[in-house]
Amino acid sequence: MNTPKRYLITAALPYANGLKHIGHLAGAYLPADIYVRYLKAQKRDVVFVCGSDEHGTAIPIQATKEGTTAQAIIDKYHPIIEQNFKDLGIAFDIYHRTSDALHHETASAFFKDLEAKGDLETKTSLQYYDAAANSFLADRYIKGTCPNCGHHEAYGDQCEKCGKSLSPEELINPVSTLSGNVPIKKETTHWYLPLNKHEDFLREWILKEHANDWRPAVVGQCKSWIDGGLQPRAVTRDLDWGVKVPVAGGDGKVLYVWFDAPIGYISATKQWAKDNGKDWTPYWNDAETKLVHFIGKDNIVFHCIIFPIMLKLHGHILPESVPANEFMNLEGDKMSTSKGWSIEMDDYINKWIKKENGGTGLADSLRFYLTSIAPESKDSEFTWKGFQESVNGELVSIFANYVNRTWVLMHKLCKGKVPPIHPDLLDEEDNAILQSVKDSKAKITELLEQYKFRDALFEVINLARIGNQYMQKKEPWIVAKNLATDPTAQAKIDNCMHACLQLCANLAILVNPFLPFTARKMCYLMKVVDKMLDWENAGNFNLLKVGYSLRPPELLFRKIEDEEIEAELSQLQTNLKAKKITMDTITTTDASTAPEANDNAFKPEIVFDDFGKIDLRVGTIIDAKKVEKADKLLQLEVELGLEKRTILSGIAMHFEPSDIIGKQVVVVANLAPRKMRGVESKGMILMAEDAHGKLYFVQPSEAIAAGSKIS
Ligand code: B3M
Ligand code: ZN
Repeated sequence: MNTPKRYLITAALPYANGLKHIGHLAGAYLPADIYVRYLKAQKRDVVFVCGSDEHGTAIPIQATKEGTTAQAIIDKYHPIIEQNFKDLGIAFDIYHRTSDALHHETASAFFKDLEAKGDLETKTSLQYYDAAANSFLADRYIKGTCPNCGHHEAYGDQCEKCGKSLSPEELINPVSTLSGNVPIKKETTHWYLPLNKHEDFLREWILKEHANDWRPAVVGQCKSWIDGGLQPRAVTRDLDWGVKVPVAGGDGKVLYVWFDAPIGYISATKQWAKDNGKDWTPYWNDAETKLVHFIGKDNIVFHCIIFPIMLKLHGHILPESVPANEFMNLEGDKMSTSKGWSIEMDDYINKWIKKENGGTGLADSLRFYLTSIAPESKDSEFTWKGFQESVNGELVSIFANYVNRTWVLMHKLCKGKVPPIHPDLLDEEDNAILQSVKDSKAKITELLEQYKFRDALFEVINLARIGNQYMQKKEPWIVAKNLATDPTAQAKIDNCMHACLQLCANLAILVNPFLPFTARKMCYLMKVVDKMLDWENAGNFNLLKVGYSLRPPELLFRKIEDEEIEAELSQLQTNLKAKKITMDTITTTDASTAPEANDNAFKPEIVFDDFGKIDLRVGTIIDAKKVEKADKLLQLEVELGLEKRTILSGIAMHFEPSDIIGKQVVVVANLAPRKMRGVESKGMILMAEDAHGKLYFVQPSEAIAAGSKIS
C-alpha cells in the first residue's frame, strides 16, 4: 500500500464487567496508542476508536456476582476504565459504548441488511438448557472441560486458558453456571453466518495476500481455523441482554456479542464524526483508508475471520493488518483478575501515579517497561523486579540521565542559554552525532511501520546511550577547567552543548509515541510548543535557536526503590489469598493459617489415633444466609440428627445461600466452637477445591440420614 489517505485504528473493546489489568494494556491499547501517536506526529489523518463492550453474558454474570443489574455494572465500569486509559496516556479519539442507541441502531441495521440479502441462514437445533433456571445456556452461562487443553473452566464460547473458540457442544462435562446442574437439551432457532461459504475468500486474502506481512502467529491461527473446516456460526442468542434481533422470529433473542461488538468500531466512528462535524463513511468504505485492529491473541478469529466476512458482506473495507499480541504473564503465572493474580490499571494509577500528583514520570515508567517486554512474538512476563531494573537501569540511568546532565551542564557552562556553533571547531564526533540521529529516525520509523514497538523503543534508548557516550568523550566539564588558558575552550564547550541540546530535542520527538508525558515535559524544559514534536522535525539540528534560554533542570524519572518492589510483591500474595478459596471459616478469617498460593504438598504423616479424634458426620443444610459485613461468610443451620448447629463457612463468594439449602455435607462435629462477627460457629464444613479454585461440597454418594457417622 502507498501512503494511505487516512487511517482508522481500533483497539479491542474491553468488556465493561470489571477493572482491566496491565496485560490488557500491553496487549492492545498501548501498542495502538504508540502507533497512533506516531501517525499523528506525521500529521496523517487518523481516527483512533475504542469503547466499552457492554453486551454478552459476561455483564449479567458480573451483575449476579455483585448483586446488582447489568445496567448498573456497565454504568459503574465504563467511566472507570475510560479514565484509567486517560491517566495512562492512551489517547482515543472516542471511547464509545455498545449500550448507546447509535450502536443498537447500527448493529441492528447491519444484521437486517445481511438477513435481507440472504447472507445469513437459520437453523433449528437442540441446545443446552437449564430447566431449573428456565434459561438457554449461551456462552458464559455454560462451563466445562476444554477439549483442546483440558482446562476445567472453559466457557461455552471460548477457553480462556488456551484461547480456543468453542461452542457449548464441544465442552466435556458441561454444567450450567446458573444452577450448577447438568443441562438438558431443548429446541431453538437461530441465525448463522455461514463461514464455510467464504473459505476461498479467506484463503486468498489471508493465506496469500497477507501471508508475509502479518505476524506469523496470526496467519498461523487463521490457517489452522481454515484448514480445520469452517462451520456456520450462530450470530444470535436466547438472552435478554444485548441488541434485540430486529427481524421476524427474533423475539426473546439478541445478537451474539461477537456479532455486535466489532460493529461497535463503526458506531464509535459514527459518533466521533458526529461530534467533530466529519463524514464517517470514507473511514469504512474507501479503499484508501488503512484499517488496523490492535487486539490480544484470544481475539484473532473474530477479527481475522468472522468480522472480515461481515465487513465484506456489508460492503466495507477490510483490515490491512491485525497485529495481535501474545499474552503477558505476571511473576510466573497467567494474569487473572478473578484469581487475584493481576495488576489492575486502576491500582497502579492510584498507588504510583496519583500518590505523587502526576508523579515523576510514573505513567511513562509503566508504558516504558510494558513496551520493552511487549509480547509481540511470544508470551512475556511482567515482574516487579524487572520493572525496577528496567526503569532504574534504562530510563533513569540512560535516558533521564542524559537529559539531566545536558541541562545541568548547559546551565553551568552556557548560562542556561542555547550556545552558538563554531563551525571551524566542529570535529568528526560532532558531525557523527547528527548522523546518528538521522540513522535512528530511519530505523525507528521503519520499525514502527512494522508494528515492532519493542525494537523501536530500544532504538530510542540507544540514541540516548550514544548521546551519553558523546558527552563522555567530549568531557565539557574537563574542558571548562582550561577556560583561563585555552582560548578555544568556551567554543568547544559550546559546540558540545549545542549538539547535546539538539539531540535532546530530537529525543523528545522520537520518544513521544512511547512516552508522551515525558516528551511534553521535555518541551516544557525547552520552552517550546508541542508542535515541535512533529515527526518531520526529527533529524534536524536547528530545533533550538541559539541564545534561547531554557528552564532549569527537572528530573524526568525517579528510581524505583527496593521497598516499593517488596511491598508490591507482598501485596500480590495478599490479593491472591483474599480471593483464594479456603476450606473453612477459620482459615478464611485467619490469614496467617491460610494455605500458601501453591501449597499442594501432602501434610506430614499422622497415626490412626490422630484421625480417630475427629468426629465426622453427615449433615443437611436447612438454612443459609449471608453474614453482615463479612463478604466471605455464610451462616448455615445444619441438621446433625441429634441436634441442629450454626456453622459459619467461608464460601459466600462461591455459592448463593438459596442454592445450597437441602444439600448434604460433611461436618467436623467436634471442632472447638469459635466466635466470628458475633456469631458462634460450632463445627466446620468440608469442601474440596480444584486447581482453579472452584469449590465442591464433599457429600455421601446418596442422601442418608443426617447425623450419620463417617469413619
Ligand atoms: N470484549 C473481548 C475482550 O475484551 C471483547 C473484545 C471485543 S472487540 C470487538 O477480550
Ligand atoms: Zn483450552
